[in-house]
Amino acid sequence: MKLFYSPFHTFIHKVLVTAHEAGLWDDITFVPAYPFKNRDGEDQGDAYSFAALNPLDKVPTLALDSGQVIYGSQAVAECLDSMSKTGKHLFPSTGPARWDAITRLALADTMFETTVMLVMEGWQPEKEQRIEFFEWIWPKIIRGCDQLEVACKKGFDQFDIGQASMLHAISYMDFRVKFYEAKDPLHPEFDVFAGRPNLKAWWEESIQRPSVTSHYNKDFEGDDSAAFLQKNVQEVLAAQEANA
Ligand SMILES: N[C@@H](CCC(=O)N[C@@H](CS)C(=O)NCC(=O)O)C(=O)O
Repeated sequence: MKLFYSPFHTFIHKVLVTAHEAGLWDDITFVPAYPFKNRDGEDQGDAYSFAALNPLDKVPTLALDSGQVIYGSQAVAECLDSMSKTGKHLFPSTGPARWDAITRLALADTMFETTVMLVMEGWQPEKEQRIEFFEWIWPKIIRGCDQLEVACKKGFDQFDIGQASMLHAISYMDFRVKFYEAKDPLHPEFDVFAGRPNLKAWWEESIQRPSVTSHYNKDFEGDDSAAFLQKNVQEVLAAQEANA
């Protein structure tokens, strides 16, 4: 199977964590995609587009050997988890543990996505940035972090998809500052762990997991050319045709 994703390993990817926890790492061809290169025409024009597989042209996108394509990170994660070879599952099957895990998944995913929105707003020239936009988003992120502190204080019975998403969201907050040098008018020096000791302790323990160390802060070393991406897109289309 092929995973089209952003090869920036300076933040933790929930779908990579899920793939690793499921023992599927070696079954995956990792296909770097750069969706923002498509959007702004930067160097490559549409060379990195994989809209032939996913009309939204968004990462992550998973293509099974049958040619079936799954997108939406929650769907990708659930699909990978369902194929687990380790017997471990990040999605509890049912009941309160499942609702808790997928609610934290929704919370942390939305925190991640709203952080991406802050970054994109920060790309605007400083005087065109909308302060009301930051004022709208920040309370959500702060209340979300407080909720995660409560969850970590209570503790977890096992590592679940909600925690994979928490790792993704929290690591991206750091990435936002380090990578984009975010010029945030409200919280330029935001520290997610300040006043949240349980979240910090959980983070420090969780980033030791092999599913995190497998990629976090390691350079992507494979082929990240547009030609490689397009070759893989063609292979998926051929599999779809063969199985039609
Ligand atoms: N809700 C989607 C969001 C995916 C998403 O927005 N990915 C971004 C990168 S963080 C992307 O591919 N953006 C390119 C675009 O929107 O054109 C998911 O969870 O998979």
